[in-house]
Amino acid sequence: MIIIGEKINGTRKHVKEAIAAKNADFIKDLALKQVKAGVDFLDVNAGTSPDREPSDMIWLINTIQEVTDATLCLDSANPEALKAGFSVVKKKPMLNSLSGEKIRVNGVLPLACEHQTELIVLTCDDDGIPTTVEKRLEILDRLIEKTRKGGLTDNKLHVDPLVGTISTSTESGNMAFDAMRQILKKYPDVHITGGLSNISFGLPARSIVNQAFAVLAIAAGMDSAIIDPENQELREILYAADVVLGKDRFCGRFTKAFRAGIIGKKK
Ligand code: THG
Repeated sequence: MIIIGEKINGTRKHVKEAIAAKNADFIKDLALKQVKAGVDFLDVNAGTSPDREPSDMIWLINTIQEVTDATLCLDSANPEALKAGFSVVKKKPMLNSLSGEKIRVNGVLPLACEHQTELIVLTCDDDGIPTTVEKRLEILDRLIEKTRKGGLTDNKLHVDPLVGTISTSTESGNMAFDAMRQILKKYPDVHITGGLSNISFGLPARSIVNQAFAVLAIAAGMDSAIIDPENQELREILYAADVVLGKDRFCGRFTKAFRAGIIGKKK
């Protein structure tokens, strides 16, 4: 399981305030806590204010890089913010994300191809998020034609099927699992990723629903997730699901995580 830590996100209230106040210690602490919990990437999202986003992105990255050399996942709908981020990263980042939206096809795709980055690909376009798996696959077909043309191999792509909300649409879970299976059938080399918490919006005890979703999504082929890595129960269930589905050869990652104190520790 590839874990992308989600906590440095300017749409979260405390992070937004820290960015506005240039509270570097708060951001450094968020970065270090997630690294300690075990992440493959740290997601960095500077928020949604279009004029400030590129400079906020630069400040966030510089701040994070003062305390960790973890690989970053630059998260923005704005190609200018991703470009700004690129100018200061020390290590080649993942980009989050490309979609079928014109602005991203024109702004994000060339950046990913030029630098040969790993790239999250959303299955939506200027018409929004399609309601059927078939239409999501059509968008993906068009995008993968372009990434291949740009020299990005399929194994650099992390396809996000865009999980819906189960409380407002009963088929959201089944549709996500179906999308994952169909995507992998057609493109066996891509990764499948996504935010895990969308599924449970509007429900009580959300973390239980997130965990059930995570296990079933792993069974459907999800191998990468944008999560709160400090959520120990979720982390544990991700490692355990990989083990029982035979996705962790000789249980190597599971036992290593246990020895490192990342899972199985009494709370
Ligand atoms: N797909 C892709 N990128 C994404 C998302 C996605 N980036 C943003 C988002 N979704 C994933 N990141 C977050 C970050 C924070 C929260 C949810 C998703 C969040 N935070 C709460 C808070 O701020 O208090 C609760 C945190 C908690 O419970 O611990 O909900 O889907 N490609």
